[in-house]
Amino acid sequence: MSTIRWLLGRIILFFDWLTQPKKPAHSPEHQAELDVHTRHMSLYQYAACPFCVKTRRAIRRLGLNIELRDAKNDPSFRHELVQEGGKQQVPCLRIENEDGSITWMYESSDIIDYLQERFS
Ligand SMILES: N[C@@H](CCC(=O)N[C@@H](CS)C(=O)NCC(=O)O)C(=O)O
Repeated sequence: MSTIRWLLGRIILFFDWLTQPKKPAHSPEHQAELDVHTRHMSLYQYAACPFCVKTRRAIRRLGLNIELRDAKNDPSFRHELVQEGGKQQVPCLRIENEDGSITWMYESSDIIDYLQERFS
């Protein structure tokens, strides 16, 4: 079973690589402005999770630089996700709000909708 899951993961990664969406050509000024906001965000994710792939593709399509945190292979990120976010589910977008509070946003569709509304 784990071999099949591993194989499926490689296939997903291969097709993701093969059909990678293009990054938009932002001006350096606009990119810098976006970076100011996305510096306060990080995406907890697994490399080969289809929901994470979908979310990473949306991030790329929007031309955003969001730190990726591997919650499968890095125990400290996994721990943070469960302890602070509340559950071990990826993808999860961690957002540091202006008032210092933290939002842990689960569900790939909610994350993508939020990023599109905020940045497209
Ligand atoms: N409805 C969720 C599904 C996310 C999901 O099922 N993620 C899986 C990985 S593909 C997960 O986090 N499973 C828990 C685990 O592997 O520990 C979404 O769209 O984000």
